[in-house]
Amino acid sequence: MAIQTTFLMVKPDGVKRQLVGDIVDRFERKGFELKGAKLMQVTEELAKKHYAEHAERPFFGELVEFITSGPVFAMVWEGENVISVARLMMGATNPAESAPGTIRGDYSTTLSHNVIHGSDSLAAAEREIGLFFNENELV
Ligand code: RTP
Ligand code: MG
Repeated sequence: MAIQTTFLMVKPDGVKRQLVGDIVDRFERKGFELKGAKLMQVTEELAKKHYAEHAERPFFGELVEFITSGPVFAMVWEGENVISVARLMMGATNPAESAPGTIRGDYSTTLSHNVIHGSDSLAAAEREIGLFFNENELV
């Protein structure tokens, strides 16, 4: 049994559309445990660090602009295999390909506005939790 923690974030489109409650509900009902959460404005500096792996991609500028365009809801969740299971619950990156029943499949039509972010590996989860949360903000 692998108990992991992961970083999930409702993106500005999801917050604007008032999807935070539904998204938290999905992960709670699944059986994962919320360890920390906050509504926050991502600065350009934090956005560039968070998406550093995409720095050379043509859409990097748009990505940073979008994630800083309004408040996000940042969360840390714990549970069995939570990193990969949360990604399954989010659905494929491109909402045109994400299955109905998943978050992106149910709530989005657009690749650049796909409602939620989730860490894609153990190393990414550790790095992203460290970027967004102080130790004393987690229970
Ligand atoms: P995220 O990091 O946001 O959880 O999404 P992801 O792992 O499923 O996808 P990733 O490859 O990390 O891409 C990060 C975000 O960049 C946007 N994107 N745009 N224009 C494009 O070709 C393109 N490709 C990716 C998406 O919004 C994606 O969530
Ligand atoms: Mg990613």
